[in-house]
Amino acid sequence: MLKPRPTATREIVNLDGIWRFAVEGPETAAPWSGPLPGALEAAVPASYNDLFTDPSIRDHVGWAWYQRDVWVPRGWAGERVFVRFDAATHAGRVYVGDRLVAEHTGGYTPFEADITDLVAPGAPFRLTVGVDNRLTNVTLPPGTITVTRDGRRSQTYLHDFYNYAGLARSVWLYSAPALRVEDVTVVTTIDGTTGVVDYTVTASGDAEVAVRVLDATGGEVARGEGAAGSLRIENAVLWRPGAAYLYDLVAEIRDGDTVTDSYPQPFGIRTVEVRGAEFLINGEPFYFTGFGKHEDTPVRGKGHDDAYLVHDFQLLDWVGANSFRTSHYPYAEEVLEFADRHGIVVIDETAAVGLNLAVAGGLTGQAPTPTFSPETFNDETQTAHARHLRELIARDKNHPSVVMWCVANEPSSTEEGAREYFEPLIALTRELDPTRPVTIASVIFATCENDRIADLLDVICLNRYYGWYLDTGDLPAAEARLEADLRGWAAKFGKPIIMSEYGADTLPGLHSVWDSPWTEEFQRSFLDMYHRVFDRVPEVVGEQVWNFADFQTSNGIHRVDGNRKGVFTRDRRPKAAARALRERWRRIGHHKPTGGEPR
Ligand code: GCB
Repeated sequence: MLKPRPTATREIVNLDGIWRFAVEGPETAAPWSGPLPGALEAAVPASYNDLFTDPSIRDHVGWAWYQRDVWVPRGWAGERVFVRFDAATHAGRVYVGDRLVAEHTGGYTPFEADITDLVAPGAPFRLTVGVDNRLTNVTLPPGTITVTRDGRRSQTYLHDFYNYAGLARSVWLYSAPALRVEDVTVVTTIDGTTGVVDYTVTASGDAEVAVRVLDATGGEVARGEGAAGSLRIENAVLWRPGAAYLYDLVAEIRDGDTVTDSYPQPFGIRTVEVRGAEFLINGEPFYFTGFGKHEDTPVRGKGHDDAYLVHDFQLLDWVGANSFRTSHYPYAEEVLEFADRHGIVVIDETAAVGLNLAVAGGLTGQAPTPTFSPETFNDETQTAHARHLRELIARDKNHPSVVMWCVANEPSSTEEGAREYFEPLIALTRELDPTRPVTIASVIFATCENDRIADLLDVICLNRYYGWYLDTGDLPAAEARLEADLRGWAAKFGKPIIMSEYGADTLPGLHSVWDSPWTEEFQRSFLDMYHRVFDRVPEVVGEQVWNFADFQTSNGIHRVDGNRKGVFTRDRRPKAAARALRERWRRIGHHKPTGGEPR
């Protein structure tokens, strides 16, 4: 789905700001049929949970409503008018006046509605949006709804981050011509010094399509006719990690000499490939450094914020990170565009986090009930997962920063049913995008012996917490266990391995002369130990620390104001480990470090 952009043939109105707001209740049975009751107002984009002091709003389970009046610019006569939600978490229903115009499930991908026939240029209309934060066995992420002893709905879930909900990303009104560009796909390869650009343009009807490629200065470097084709750019400037370069493919619909629609799609010329145990970008081995992140900040929850976006990328640069994973859901498109422009490499993950009842069983690795069964995660879950993959890849396929799809985080890959569940989804991912490798971030209970799906993947991504959840505080024991684990996967599969999570909760300001868990010193020693092991195992091609910053979780006796494994605090101040990472990552750049002492 194309991101709305202003062009000579398209206009955009941003609908962010203050909206009227109400949570579901008897008096809001049909809130769209008139002004919302009550006096609450909410900011968009922001999760609603932390905006208010009322705990019944923060802990609300069910529908919540946003509403505002919107003016359609009078110059839009004759154009199609769309309303577009970058996200509505976790399900959305959109009303123009009293009319339902869109319904969408999935809290991290965009959707839109053509509302031309319901609105008039130069006139206002009432826009009401319902968002439903309920998680069940057929949503992604999944969850369970129960009723408390005092009769309230209560939501539990299997993931370790707060279930923020609402309109956390931008809302747009935009115009486009009736006969318009509906989709653009760009795939690049490299032939010597020439960039080869294969493109496909989908139009909304029979159309004369032409494309032009502009370089970063706006100069035209290639052109083509027709809805699909292959263009060659001599002396192409490649998109490289740390040295981004973007072109625009301008897709045009023509009527004789007149351009009736025009849409610029940024892209980068680069290749991605897994060869043996190497991960290659532009044919060169690439070593990932960086973090698993979250969209999480005080007050706005998962609300997108451009200031945090800029600052987080500044910190990535400061600490020498070259990559991150969009743990545990697709991030706002602005984040990927920023990564495209600044040469940061992204592993793009779905919202399939928590398909694992074994974790609910405690740290035993034993599921109290089977994870994959008609009563638990079933065909309907798999269908939702497939739909989510389609939406994710449709949205993110053109980002040069995205080098790999991560189909799930820590599913119960050792259980019966795991292969039946994941094999078709991995195949679907490859079918939707044959150009990028596919992975799944694997849970600590999955060993190279008992895992049932790793052979289907291109890269083995491992989330490991030896020294934290296991061998707590015993780094020598953890080091031995980690090395044996990594060498086992390397020997069995011969594929590249990325440590996609490793980290220790750390309270800033807590110190010790010993390696005591929760201290700043321990976090450093813990990471140092992992790095020694990575440097000894040639198949390890990347390290992404858990987590970039502290983040909010649901209540739990093992969490103190959220998860504290951040290298930065929630307000982005560095803990002691940050400087150690900075020293290491700035030294190694994009290359696998050598010289780790052999054991
Ligand atoms: C994991 C999860 C991540 C958690 C982390 C932790 O394995 O993938 O979402 O936050 O462990 O800190 O426990």
